[in-house]
Amino acid sequence: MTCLPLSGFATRAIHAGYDAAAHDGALVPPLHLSSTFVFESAEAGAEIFAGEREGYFYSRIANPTVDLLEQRMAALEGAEAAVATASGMGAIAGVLWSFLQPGDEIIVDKTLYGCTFAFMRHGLARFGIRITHADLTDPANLSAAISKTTKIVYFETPANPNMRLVDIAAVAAIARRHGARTIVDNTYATPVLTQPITLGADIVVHSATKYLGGHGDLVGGIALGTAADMQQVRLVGIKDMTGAVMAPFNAMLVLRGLKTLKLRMAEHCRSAVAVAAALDAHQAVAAVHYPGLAGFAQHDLARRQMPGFGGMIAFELTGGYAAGVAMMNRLNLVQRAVSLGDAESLIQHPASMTHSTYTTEERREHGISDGLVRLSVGLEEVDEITADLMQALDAVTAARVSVDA
Ligand code: 4LM
Repeated sequence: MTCLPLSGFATRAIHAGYDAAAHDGALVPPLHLSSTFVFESAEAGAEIFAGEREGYFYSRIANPTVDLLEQRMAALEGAEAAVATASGMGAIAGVLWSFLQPGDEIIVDKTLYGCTFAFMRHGLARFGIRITHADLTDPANLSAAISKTTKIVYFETPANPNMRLVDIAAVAAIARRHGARTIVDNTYATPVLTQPITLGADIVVHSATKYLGGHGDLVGGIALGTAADMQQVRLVGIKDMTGAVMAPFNAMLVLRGLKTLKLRMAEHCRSAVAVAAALDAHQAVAAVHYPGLAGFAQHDLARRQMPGFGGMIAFELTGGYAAGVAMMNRLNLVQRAVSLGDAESLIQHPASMTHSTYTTEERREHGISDGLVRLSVGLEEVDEITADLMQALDAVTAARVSVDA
C-alpha cells in the first residue's frame, strides 16, 4: 500500500508508504535501529554499493524507518522524494552544499531564522558563495536582483520571526525563467497550509523539530524535491559533506506526530486567530504581526496562499523591549522558551535569542526590531492562553501608569 489513490491529506499522513501485511501485521511501523545491513553475498553487497541493486547497506545513506518518513512526507508535500536529516539546519546545510560552488550567487529573502542567516552570511560566504539579500515580499525585487550567476532563490513564508509572506508562485516563476532553483523553508506553514512544490518551488526544507514532530521531544529536519535532486542531497550534502542524517528513533517520533498534524494545525490556527485579536485590542500592544488580521500588510496574499493563518504571532509593545521583558516574566502558563509548534505555548525574544546570530546592525538592516516578541500559540485552552497574556499585559500597563503618575 505504498500509494493511496485519491486519498486526502489526513489519510496520507496516517497511511502513506506503509503496508502492515509486509510487517507481520504490525499496525504501527517497526523501528529499525540497525546502523548496518547484512548482505546475502559479497557480490550482492558490491551491487548494492554500485547502485545496481536495491537494498539498505548503512543508515547514514538510508534506513527503513527513516525511509518511511521520507515517503510519507513526500506524499504530503507533493514531492517525488525526500531526505530526512538530523535537524532543520542539517536539511538546509545539506541542500545548499549539494547545489552551490564557489562563485555562485544565492538570493535570499531579507528575513530568515537566525541560524539560517548565520550559516549563509557568516558561513557560506567564507567559501566564495555570494549571498544577496532581496526583499522578496515584492517579486519585482527578485527580477531586479537575479543574474546568470544566481543558482538558488531561498526564503521562508511566513518568515521567522516577523511573519512577512512571500508569493511562492510568483517568485518561483521568476527564478525558473532564470534557471535558478527555488528553495522554500516551510517550517511555519507546514504542508497543511502550504505545499510550495505544487506552487512551483523546486525544494522544500523543514525543521521537523517544530510542527511536524509537534511534541517538543526531538530535533530533526527534512528536505523534499525531485528524485534526482534528493539523490544529490542524499549522496553529496548528507552522506559525504555533513553526515547530518536523521536517527531512526526520531523518524518514528515524527511519523507519530504526522498522524495528528492536520488536527493540530487546525487548532493552532483557530487559537492564534483569537489570541492575535486579543493582543491587537490591548492598549499595551503597539503592533501585531499575524497574517489573519485584516490590518496585516499582506492579508490578501495570506488569504490566497494559506487556507489557515498558522499558529505563530509576532508583536511589539508600546513600552518596547523593557515592557516585553516585564510581560514575559509575568506569564504563568505560556512558557519562556525558543522553538515553536509544540503543544505548549512558547514565547521568546528574537533579538536576544533566536536572532542573536545577526549583529545589531544586521538586525536593523533586516527589519528585526529589539522590541519584537514571538509567540507560538499552543494547544492549551485558548481562553486560558489569552487570559495569561492579558494579565501579564495588564500588569505591565499598570506598572507604567504608576511610573508615569
Ligand atoms: C526557533 N527555529 O525559531 P532546527 N528553519 C526555521 C526555523 O525556525 C528553525 C530552523 C529552520 C528555532 C529554533 C530554536 C524556519 C529553527 C532550524 O532547530 O535545526 O531543527 O531547525 O525557535
